[in-house]
Amino acid sequence: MKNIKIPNLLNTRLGFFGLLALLLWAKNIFAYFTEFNLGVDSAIQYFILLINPIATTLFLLSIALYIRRTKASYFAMLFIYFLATILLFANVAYYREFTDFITINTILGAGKVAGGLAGSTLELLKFSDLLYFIDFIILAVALGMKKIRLDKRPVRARTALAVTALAVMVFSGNLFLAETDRSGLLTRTFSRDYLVKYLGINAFTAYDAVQTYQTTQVRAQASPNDMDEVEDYVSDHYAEPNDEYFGMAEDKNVIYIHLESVQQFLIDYELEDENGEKHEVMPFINSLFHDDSTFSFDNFFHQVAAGKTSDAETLMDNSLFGLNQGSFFTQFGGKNTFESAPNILNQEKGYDSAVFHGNAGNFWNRNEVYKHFGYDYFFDGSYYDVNDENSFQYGLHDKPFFEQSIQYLEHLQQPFYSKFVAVSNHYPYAEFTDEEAGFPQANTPDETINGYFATANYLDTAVEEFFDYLKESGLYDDSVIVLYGDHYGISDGRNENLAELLGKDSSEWDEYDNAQMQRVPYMIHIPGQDKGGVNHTYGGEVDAMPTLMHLLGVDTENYIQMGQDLLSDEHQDIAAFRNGSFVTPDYTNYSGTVYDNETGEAIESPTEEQEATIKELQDNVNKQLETSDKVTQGDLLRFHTGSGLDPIDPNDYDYQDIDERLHKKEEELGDKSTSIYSENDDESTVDEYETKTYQEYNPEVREQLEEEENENEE
Ligand code: GP9
Ligand code: MN
Repeated sequence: MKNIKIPNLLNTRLGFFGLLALLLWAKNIFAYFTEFNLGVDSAIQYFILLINPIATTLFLLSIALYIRRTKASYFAMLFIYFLATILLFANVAYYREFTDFITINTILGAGKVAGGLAGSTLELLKFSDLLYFIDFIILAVALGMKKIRLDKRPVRARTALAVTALAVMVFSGNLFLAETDRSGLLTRTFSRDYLVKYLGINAFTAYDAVQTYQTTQVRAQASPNDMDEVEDYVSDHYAEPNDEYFGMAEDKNVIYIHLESVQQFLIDYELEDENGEKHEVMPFINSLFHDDSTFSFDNFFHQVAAGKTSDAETLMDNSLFGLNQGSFFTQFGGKNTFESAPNILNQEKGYDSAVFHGNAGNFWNRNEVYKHFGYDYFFDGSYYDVNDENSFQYGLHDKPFFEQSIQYLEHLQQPFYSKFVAVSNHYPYAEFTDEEAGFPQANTPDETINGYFATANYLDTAVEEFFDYLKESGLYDDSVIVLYGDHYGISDGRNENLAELLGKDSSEWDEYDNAQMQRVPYMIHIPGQDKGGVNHTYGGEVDAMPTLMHLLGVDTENYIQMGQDLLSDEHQDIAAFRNGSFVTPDYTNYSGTVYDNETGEAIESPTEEQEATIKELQDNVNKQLETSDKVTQGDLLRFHTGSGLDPIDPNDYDYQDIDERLHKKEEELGDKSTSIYSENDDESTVDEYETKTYQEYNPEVREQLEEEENENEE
């Protein structure tokens, strides 16, 4: 260390300032190129990317230059530097999981999801992440050993001002270039990716803070008059039920099965193992998909953003979109008024309702949100026997989850509206190391992809076991069972590695392909009817609620819903993504480019007719999303009088000691109790649930694995 000569420049305050600015710039650029997928595709965009950290970095650090006292000035500089690094790094880690940047709302809602996310944060770290922090050690040593000496001479105010002014100038230049390349960047806020690509993380965060403040104001300023426009949209957009199907499932129980992270490409997919042998990933769900009793949809898209599972729940239960940033559940779900499915079915048809989920009740703020949705019961992780063996960071594994749910399910009064939120098929798709091990791992450079098929297969078996129970207990015939994939399991950034498994060329994989991957399965299984089949209509999660309601014999006309009945003749073939992109049978608009579905190629020079069509589609999408945002952000349903629903008081709902209350209700109702337990002459049906591990289903796999293990030991 003694011989290392540090240039004199670094012993001046401005020199030290310059060093920090340079390092911060380098860290940002490093993250841009190694972590974020910003869709940079022209020389000018690369140029903007290279300069965009400069302005805010200079601006922030320059604050410390105004401080005259030596130690205070250096401390402030380092502190600002530290905060900027933390902000950058937090975004890096967050992006790995959500393919998105951290917003103020995410930070504000963070406490509520932290419990669950913390578990997976470690999984998101890489060894190379040390690069973001190693300089702190070097700087500390250099300062400690006086290799870098503190400069006692304050920077002249005029100089400090000049630096700040320079920062502002650079920013203006940056903004000018950005607007030239992508007009409307700030006014239309296409996406967070764009903001970061053009302005950098710091500017994005500041911009987001201003926007967040504004949205809080929106809620405060919303008035009953705002409902008029919403009602106009809804009545224009409403798709009349199809007589053939309306009421087909009247008075049946609803059993939703939330297929965590299941994408449509898994349907009928066979994974080839190293010996070339093929393994059907989801044999049971495939059989349901192709069953005549099932209305299946193969052009059904998820429409979630960063709220992932919770956004899917918002869509499925309300026919409203989540937010374009952060989680609607955490920001508004615990405050807003809703016209949710459980509440409507309760008030119109006397349904009871329940959610089953083997994870902490406050994850995604569910324990508050469900009260506002009108769910009578929520069986969260505390109702289950969850231990290290049968769970992972997102909660109880699916087989014990369904199995242990029966003791509660059998006591629900029928008809009921219920939702089972499975979770095992969740990132990082860790390989089972117990009796569930054995389904082959894929062989790509990406571990996340490799594990995805085995966990999906596990989910498939869990669902099959649950179905077997439903049949055994008699619930099956009186129920409609709805299965849906909530969102992608493999994020866009990983798809190139998936391409080959799908028989595609990874070098030709593009945004068009990414868009097509956003399909998720949607199936409505109605035992006893045979009018189902695979329907090719284009739609999304927002359309699920009106579709189901009409099957249940509830007309949705007077409710505020953004979607349309997929079985209606009036249904429009379109699926809007939350960021304003969309897919129709003919066109795909994704990441700012419009593609022709027939060729999969970008439309470089559209004909006049194409231009008009695409514009109309885009207008429809914008209108749908804007209307949804008005409703959700302004909490407008509190003003809606046309629904005929009595307002509900969330304080009337309580998710403690539900089992006791259910038993009491059964007793009170006596002969009139309709729970499956009562119908079974007060005998439990729990024993009718049969569960086996993967290796119990496949003894030869177990033998083989044991053999391999023995060989390894020898
Ligand atoms: C957690 C689970 C996962 O309880 O539902 O949610 P996700 O990470 O998919 O949004
Ligand atoms: Mn999910």
